Amino acid sequence: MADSRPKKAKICLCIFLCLLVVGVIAVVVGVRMWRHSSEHMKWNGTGSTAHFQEIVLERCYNYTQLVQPELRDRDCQKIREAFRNAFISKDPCSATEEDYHPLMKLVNPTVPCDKTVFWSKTKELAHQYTKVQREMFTLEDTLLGYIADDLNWCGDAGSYEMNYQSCPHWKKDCSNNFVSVFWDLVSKRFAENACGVVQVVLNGSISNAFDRKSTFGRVEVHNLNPMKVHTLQAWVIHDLGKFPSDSCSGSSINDLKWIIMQRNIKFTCQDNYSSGKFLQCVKKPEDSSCR
Ligand code: DN4
Repeated sequence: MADSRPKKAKICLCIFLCLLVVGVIAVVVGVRMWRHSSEHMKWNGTGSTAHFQEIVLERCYNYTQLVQPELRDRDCQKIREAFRNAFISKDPCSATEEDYHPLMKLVNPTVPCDKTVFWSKTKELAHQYTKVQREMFTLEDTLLGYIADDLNWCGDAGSYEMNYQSCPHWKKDCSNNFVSVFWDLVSKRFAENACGVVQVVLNGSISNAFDRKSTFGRVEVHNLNPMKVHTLQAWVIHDLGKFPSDSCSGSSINDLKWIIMQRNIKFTCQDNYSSGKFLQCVKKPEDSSCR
């Protein structure tokens, strides 16, 4: 009978060599990925918010358990995962709406009729208003807007990590960055879902209270559905102690009126709407116009 030992030794040697080759490849790939992930691209915008993932998860639980408990069955872990997967390991200047579709499937910003509030250059006042008028909603009072409000995020192609050093600036680097595409998409959905009478708070202390290039002028106005929205009410609010630069009779509001009426939606406008004025006066009661 022939001795099988040399054959066995050959097989063992082959297996050993294969394992060695696989091991070497794994180490080389690992080192390359590690190097790549620690050498992030440098952009002109601020980097991702520290603890982004934890904040997303915490805000999601806070919103679904305490702010709107009717959404308590939403899966916050899945939402966090879908948010991260939208941009991680991708070129931060190549965002598309499709990247966010899995996230949007989990959460769609819907608000009861007559309760939608848009804003442009009046974020603080609009948020103060909906904080007092609890049944009214800005986009940031809906789950996705609430989660993402004031956060920044981006990754890098070929890295599993977020870039905390810098992210693309929407004006200086690229407009198709993941933050801009996110806000454009959720703003679009927010406007598409609006119904009944909708409100917009505009800033009368700047020269163009309505700006066609703003998210409100570029995205939201054009995505209101005339079959569902019958009136847009604009409030033009002037900052206390600042000279009014625009008003309901100004050319920028006329521009807005024209766009809205072309879309078969009724338009009304009010200067210094009293609810807005009261909110401003709570913050600055010593102002002469509050007496
Ligand atoms: P805005 O007051 O001109 O801008 C609101 C914020 O969005 C500012 O921080 C802007 O940055 C930023 N922004 C505006 N356009 C872009 C863009 N293309 N890419 C990245 N950031 C941008 O008001 P608006 O009319 O542009 O947006 C407000 C309306 O859109 C509201 O009705 C919201 O429903 C929705 N929205 C909300 C947010 C938010 O909560 C962001 C975007 C849109 P900068 O000009 O200060 O650099 O953050």
